Parts: sequence; structure tokens; C-alpha cells
Amino acid sequence: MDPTRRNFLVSGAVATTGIAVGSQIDLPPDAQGIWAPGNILNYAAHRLIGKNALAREFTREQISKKPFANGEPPKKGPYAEHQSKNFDTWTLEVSGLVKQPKAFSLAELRAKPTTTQITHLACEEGWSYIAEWTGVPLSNILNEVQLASNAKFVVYNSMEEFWWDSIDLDEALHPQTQISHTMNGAPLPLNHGGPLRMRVPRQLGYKSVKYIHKITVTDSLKHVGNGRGAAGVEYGYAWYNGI
Ligand SMILES: Nc1nc2c(c(=O)[nH]1)N[C@H]1C(S)=C(S)[C@@H](COP(=O)(O)O)O[C@H]1N2
Ligand SMILES: [Mo]
Repeated sequence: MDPTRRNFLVSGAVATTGIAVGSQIDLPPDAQGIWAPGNILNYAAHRLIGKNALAREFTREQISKKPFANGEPPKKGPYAEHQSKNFDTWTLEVSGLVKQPKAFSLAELRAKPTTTQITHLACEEGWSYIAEWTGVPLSNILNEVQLASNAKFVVYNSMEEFWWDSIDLDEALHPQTQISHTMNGAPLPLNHGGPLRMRVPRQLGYKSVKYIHKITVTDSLKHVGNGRGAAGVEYGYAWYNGI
């Protein structure tokens, strides 16, 4: 049997944490190498006890005065070309295991009903900030394009080619997982990922990919990119990192 598709029987491995015996979850895509036990346990624990948990939300007064932007938007290539055209032709293409694939324009996305959340973005490097994010819940988009019955993961790509990531359907359909186009009441600043970024507030900052333009629904991450679910796995980040 293909080991990356094998269900992980949690009963033995997680018994010490008191989690229900006999539950089954899938292995995370980075369940290989020396970090595998930690990656598997963290993912299993969150999926079995915290599946529907909400990320903490804050008050307006708690919004950071100077949010830290981790890097600048690309100065050349396709991103810079879109920037020079005011992002008029930017689209978010949604395809893969969906019944109605579609490319959404920015105008279309901005016209959709929004949710707003004041949440914490924490970088694995130690710094963090609180901001108000407004955008379209990813679940709304996925409902519109209609997931196929074998859909399991949602992969999302940045216009910055070296950055992409993926989440399971629990995370993708979670009410706080958002395609953000607005931050603190203004169009999402470019250094924070404008015109569009993924916001995954239940996980560390690196899952909140900036400059997103492509979403692909799949049943397996094995043949996507490096086969480990995220560019970040190459930089040493766990595929799943719930907080
Ligand atoms: N395209 C892209 N997305 C990205 C990154 C990046 O370098 N490029 N950095 C990630 C990391 S490590 C963090 S902590 C957050 C930082 O978000 P911020 O720039 O709004 O602070 O974005 C994430 N998304
Ligand atoms: Mo980060």
C-alpha cells in the first residue's frame, strides 16, 4: 500500500494525550524524516480535539499600530506587470476537483459578501501583529465552484513562484479561513500581500500566502510541487502548524 495514503491509526500513538481511541485521520504530507512523529502528533491532536476551534479574535483597540510586513512585493516578473496595470487583469483561478472551475476577477471578489476578523498573525521567527482582515470566506468560493466528492486538499499559489501551500478541507471550509482583500479597512497593502492573500488564522503566518492567484483542489498532494504539501516544508516549516 502506498504509505503516504495510508490512514494513520491514532489510538496507539496519541493514547498518552487522552484522545479518543480508534479515530482515524490521514497522515500529513510531511510525515517523513526526523520531524515525522512531531508533525503527525500535532496534526492528529488538532484534528481530533480542535477541528472546529476558532482562532482568538481581538478588539479594535488591540490592532497593532505598526504591523510588520515580512518582505516587499516582487519588483519584477508577472507581479510587477500586474502592479503596473493597477491589478486590472488579476484573477484568482479556481480549478482541479471542482464541478465549475472559474477565474474570479478582483472586482468580482470585492463585490461578494465579506467577513471581518481581528486576528493575530504570528511568524515562526517570533514576531507577530494583530490586524483586521476583511474578505471572502474560502468556503464561499469553494461552494460556488462546487467541490467534487473526492476533494481533500486545497492548494494555493502566490504570484511569487517560490511560495505556495496547501490545507486540508477542515481548514479550507473553516469559517475564519479567508481570501483577504482588505486590511484595517483599506485595500490590502502590497507588502502584506495585496491585492489578495490567503488568511489561515488558526495556523502560523507562513500558511497565509501573499499575492495569491491560483487555487487548485486535489485528492492528494503527492504530485503537487515537491509532493510535501508546501514550499515551506523545504525551508523546514511543518505543513500543519496550528496555534
Ligand atoms: N508570497 C509570500 N507569502 C508569504 C511570505 C512570503 O515571503 N511570500 N511569507 C510568509 C511568512 S513566513 C509570514 S510570517 C507571513 C507574513 O505576513 P506579513 O508580511 O503580513 O507580515 O506571510 C507569509 N506569506
Ligand atoms: Mo513567517
